[in-house]
Amino acid sequence: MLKKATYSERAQHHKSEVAKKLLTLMEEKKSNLCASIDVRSTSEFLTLVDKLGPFICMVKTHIDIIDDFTYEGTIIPLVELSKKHKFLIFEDRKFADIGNTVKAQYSGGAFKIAKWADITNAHGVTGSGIVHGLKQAASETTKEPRGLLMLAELSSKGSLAQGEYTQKTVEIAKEDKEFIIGFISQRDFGGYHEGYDWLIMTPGVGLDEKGDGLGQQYRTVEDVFSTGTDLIIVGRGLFGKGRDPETEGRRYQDAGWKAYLNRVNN
Ligand code: S5P
Repeated sequence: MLKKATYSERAQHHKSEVAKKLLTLMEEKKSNLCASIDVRSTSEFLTLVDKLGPFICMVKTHIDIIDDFTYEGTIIPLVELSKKHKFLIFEDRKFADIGNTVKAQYSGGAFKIAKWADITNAHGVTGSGIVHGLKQAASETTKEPRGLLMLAELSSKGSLAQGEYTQKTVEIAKEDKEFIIGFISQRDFGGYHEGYDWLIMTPGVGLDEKGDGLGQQYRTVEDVFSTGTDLIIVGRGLFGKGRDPETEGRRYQDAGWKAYLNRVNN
């Protein structure tokens, strides 16, 4: 089992305001659970967020799959719920273009992600210009702190993000200690001795299923913590067919917290 400091110790030393806020919230709510709410209607989305709010430290969105999206109708209530329940918002946009293009995609269009999402993510495939473009967009759009996760590995079967590609993505992350707060990955990449404290956020987590028939692969909460995860991202495990979101929210919150305590205490 990989040993790491507690969330509150890490909050004190972190160079990113967003990471500090998240780590503090995680300790306060005793939750390392991020709910991935991939549904198609605003009302279903907001109902689920409200139900899961007490159990989570973060909501992950795919805002472009909401059929009836409007900024007023979808984003404003989401931000209100984030204050009511205290959680951060992560738009899983997976940016993957040149710096100049992602800059416009992050701040503009119908979604205006930089305005409301505390965190977003990017692939390393186009090189480090993507980080500069996103950072510029954030600073030109808002005074609120923003954080970026690099997609170093994916949970899906046959993913090409592995080996040298993953390593090169980690190298990109080394260029900015303040804006890049960590990775979407299946394991930890160290870096503590060089002064990095990356947050490892792991999707593809499920306690009941092994996969979804479309390439998704699920690992258990204990398994992902054993390879260095800090925060678990769970979607259909919380609200899929026949599941009660409140029961599952509590179940995954407890499992995540138990695995975390097990790591810091042993
Ligand atoms: O490697 C990845 C990265 C991400 S961000 N694998 C993933 O599954 N995701 C996202 O996590 C995916 O886009 C989806 O929103 C969520 C997993 O959902 P679930 O229903 O399979 O838990």
